[in-house]
Amino acid sequence: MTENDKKTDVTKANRRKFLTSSAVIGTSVVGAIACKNEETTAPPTGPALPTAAPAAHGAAASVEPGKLDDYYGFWSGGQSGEIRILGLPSMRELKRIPVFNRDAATGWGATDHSKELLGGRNSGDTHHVHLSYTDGTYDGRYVFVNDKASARLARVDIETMEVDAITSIPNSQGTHGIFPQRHKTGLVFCNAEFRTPQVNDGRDMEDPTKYAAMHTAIDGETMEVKWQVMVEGNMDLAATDYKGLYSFATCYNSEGATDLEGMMASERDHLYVFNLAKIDAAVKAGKTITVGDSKVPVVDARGKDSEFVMRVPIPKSPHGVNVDPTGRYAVCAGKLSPTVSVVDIDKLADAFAGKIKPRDCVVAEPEVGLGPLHTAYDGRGNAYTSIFIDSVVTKWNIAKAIEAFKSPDKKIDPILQKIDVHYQIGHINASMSETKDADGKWLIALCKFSKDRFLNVGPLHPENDQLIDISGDEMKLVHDGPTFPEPHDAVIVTKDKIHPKKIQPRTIERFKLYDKWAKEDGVDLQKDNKVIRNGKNVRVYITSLAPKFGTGEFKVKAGDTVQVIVSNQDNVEDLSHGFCVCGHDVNFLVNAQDTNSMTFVAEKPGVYWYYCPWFCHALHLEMRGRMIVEA
Ligand code: K7E
Ligand code: CUA
Repeated sequence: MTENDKKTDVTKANRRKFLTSSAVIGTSVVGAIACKNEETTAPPTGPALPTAAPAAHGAAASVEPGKLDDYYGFWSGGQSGEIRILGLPSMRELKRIPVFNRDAATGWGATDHSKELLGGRNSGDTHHVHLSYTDGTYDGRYVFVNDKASARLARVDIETMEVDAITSIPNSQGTHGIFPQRHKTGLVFCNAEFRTPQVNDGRDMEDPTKYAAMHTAIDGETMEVKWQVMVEGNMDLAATDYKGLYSFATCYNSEGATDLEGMMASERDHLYVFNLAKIDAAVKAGKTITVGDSKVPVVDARGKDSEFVMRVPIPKSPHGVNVDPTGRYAVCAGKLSPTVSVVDIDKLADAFAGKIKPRDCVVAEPEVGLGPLHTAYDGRGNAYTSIFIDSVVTKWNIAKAIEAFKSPDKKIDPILQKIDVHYQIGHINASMSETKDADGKWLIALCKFSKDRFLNVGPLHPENDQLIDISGDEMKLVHDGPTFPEPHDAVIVTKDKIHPKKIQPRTIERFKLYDKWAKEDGVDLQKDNKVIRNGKNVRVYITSLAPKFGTGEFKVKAGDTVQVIVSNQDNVEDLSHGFCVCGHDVNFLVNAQDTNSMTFVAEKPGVYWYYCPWFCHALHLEMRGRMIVEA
């Protein structure tokens, strides 16, 4: 037994207690990750861990070739800055939607339109994907995703599965938890995880007591920032109720520290509860401030509980907050406490009115394991919490947990099952779990480490997204899904909610750009192949129809800024072309009936072939032409 193993054993014996600061830094987290055998041994408490299901159970997850999946899975892509679409239960990856990243395959980040949306940035850190709602369930209109790196919120239009808006959030850093309202496509709430000086212009840098963080409301329809609430602590994950009354944010640094030890000092942090009607009234009445250059109205709610914000005490450095499908309970995962705290949303009004204490809204606090992070639901009254350090998923019953909290003497055990996951699970989600239509079929466990589960591919291992069958009484592991780093979160949506177009609609916002240029130049995008010169700026309009471009050559002059605008005349499903110019870093996708454009400088005289990089026809290789750059 190594020194680390011994320490891990000591920690396991103490797992009923809160983690001490030194344990988290020194042994628990590191020990659990370093010791490969740790995850397969049963913890000393709770029921025995069933092992992964034998292959026979995998039948439910296999989808025959040519057959379609039952669910869409929307995955964030973490450091890749993208969103991914998977089919479930097969776990086949269907698509990647570039969002904050530069994507060579589609040209995203370099095309004129995407460049404008991204404002010159080419990277991002997506953690949380959520779809727009109507009446407590997905309405199939939009996907929202955060950028933690640059405090942005992006929206994907489900009709085209393409980003149609990106909003920058003022006075925020580390935009992390986001969640849309669920009664309608209303506000999307975005939490700033990192506290900063407000205004962050060089003042108050050495005085962290003056740092603050913004809870931001963005209109899901217009993508405008409507208002912000300034609080003293940092905010982690976000959630909303089902009625449009509240938004929620977990806070793990109520201490207001800037270093790790300081952030873990308190036994309890809290859940911020934002009272939306009161905030709205204050904004309308102009009882707001502005911060720095931003014009966005800010409600200053720092310090004490008020009509705007209440702080429900939660042990200890809570991470996830997830509202159950009935809309009654917000479950906060303790992270450094082995508990989850169940907050009764129906009691919040009394707490705001001062009739009860905020902590009285906590109606259960079951011990679920070491390092609880996120919770999903099956719609049958059960909750599934991801347990990072133990590397398990804990299934527990909400009603039983409430009963156990009420009558501790009766020794009711709300824990139903723990299942090993491989390894160090972060997010967890279940089919339709974040809607009133939670159907309790599939659970996805997004594991941060795969270690020995896949072929060795060098120092950077894949993540491991595991599919678990939750349709029966017992959870059964049915599939290991390696993913490229690092999807944090995923939502699983029944396929009847999602209806993208198969041919590009030429009516979307992006086309206003091309239509404007075409009008200026007197060009018909879908017919004309023309070179329009305006000083040193040259617009080149080109059509494509398999297997030819509308023109086999065009001429420009060395030093010209060239904008190529390609319109695909093909009206056949799946018939995409692209446009690539040799040696010019120009390469973009043009789907059936789509138009796309990119701008570059033609620096040196010579002949440069342009070609279609997407295999479109038997004569695809012949689909090319010459850019002639004259001296
Ligand atoms: Cu738990 Cu960014 Cu959602 Cu990662 S966060 S795990
Ligand atoms: Cu068009 Cu290949």
